[in-house]
Amino acid sequence: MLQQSEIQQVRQIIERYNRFVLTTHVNPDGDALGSEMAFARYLQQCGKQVSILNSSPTPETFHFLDPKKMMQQFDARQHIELLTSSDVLFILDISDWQRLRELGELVKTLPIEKVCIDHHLREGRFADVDIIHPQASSTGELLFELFSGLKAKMTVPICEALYTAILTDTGNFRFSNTSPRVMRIAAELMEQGIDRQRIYREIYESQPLTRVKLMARMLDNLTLGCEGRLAWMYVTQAMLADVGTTMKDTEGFSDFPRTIRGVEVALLFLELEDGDVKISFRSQGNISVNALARQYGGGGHEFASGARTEGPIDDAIARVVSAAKDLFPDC
Ligand SMILES: [Mn+2]
Repeated sequence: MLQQSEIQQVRQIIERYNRFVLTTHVNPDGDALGSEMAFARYLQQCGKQVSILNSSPTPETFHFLDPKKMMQQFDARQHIELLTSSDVLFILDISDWQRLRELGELVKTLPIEKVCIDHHLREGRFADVDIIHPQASSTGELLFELFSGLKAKMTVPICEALYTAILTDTGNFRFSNTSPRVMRIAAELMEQGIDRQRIYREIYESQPLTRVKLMARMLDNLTLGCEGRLAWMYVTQAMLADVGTTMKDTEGFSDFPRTIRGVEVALLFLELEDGDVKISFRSQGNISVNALARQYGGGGHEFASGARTEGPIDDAIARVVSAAKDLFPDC
């Protein structure tokens, strides 16, 4: 997938410069953070100075990747000097300035070399050097190829970070991007002695009890309509208070109803602090939901969208469920 010329380009940049900064998109996932940690360790291996500055804090799930706390949340006042005195910024797992927020705005004006390594679809140029391959499952897969080309020493921490990146972006090796090549890379990483079961546990079996309790409350109000093809459920501020948690515990909840046989479209309503209601739309893959999301000023992907509407939440549910029923002609 990676061109020899791209590998050489990265090799030259690493040889030529000394001070590197890595960054990734807001709300970083396992691929974003795993890729950053793997690349940071590789640069250190090359004797370089490296910092990781992200717009968002690192979710607790991924703290295991970063025992020495290299990842820092970007703060313009605190980090401006570090950025201006750096030679190169590597932008991983994203090729969209907006999703770099304030850091993106700032670095656009700085004369440092910007290199992007990403697997998201992108029209036109983005950074000074773009290594963008949408056919890759993950940025982690691209870095694996890069490291192979650069003859990097594949230490266990580098392999564990890459495995995390690939594992999470392939949804546990179950999404359609799980190619034979992905499985071969995973096998090679395993041969380097990674603790695969620990990584799985850290990511998928370390939920806080509050999240499970909140999910129980939410599932209690799960409702099915249109002969079981439409599902909806909600989380209110009162439920959060009862369980003693915050909205961050609802991460991933909207995917749950898709696991019920027969459900084609699922809606999740979240009552925000200001009384507005955030809606997630999820489809099994036959019915598009982004047009429905746009009706409420939102948008997103064809089968996974979001929007925000006015409360109170009961009214919002009634309104949006009624509109969602129109997705089913015979409902
Ligand atoms: Mn990714």
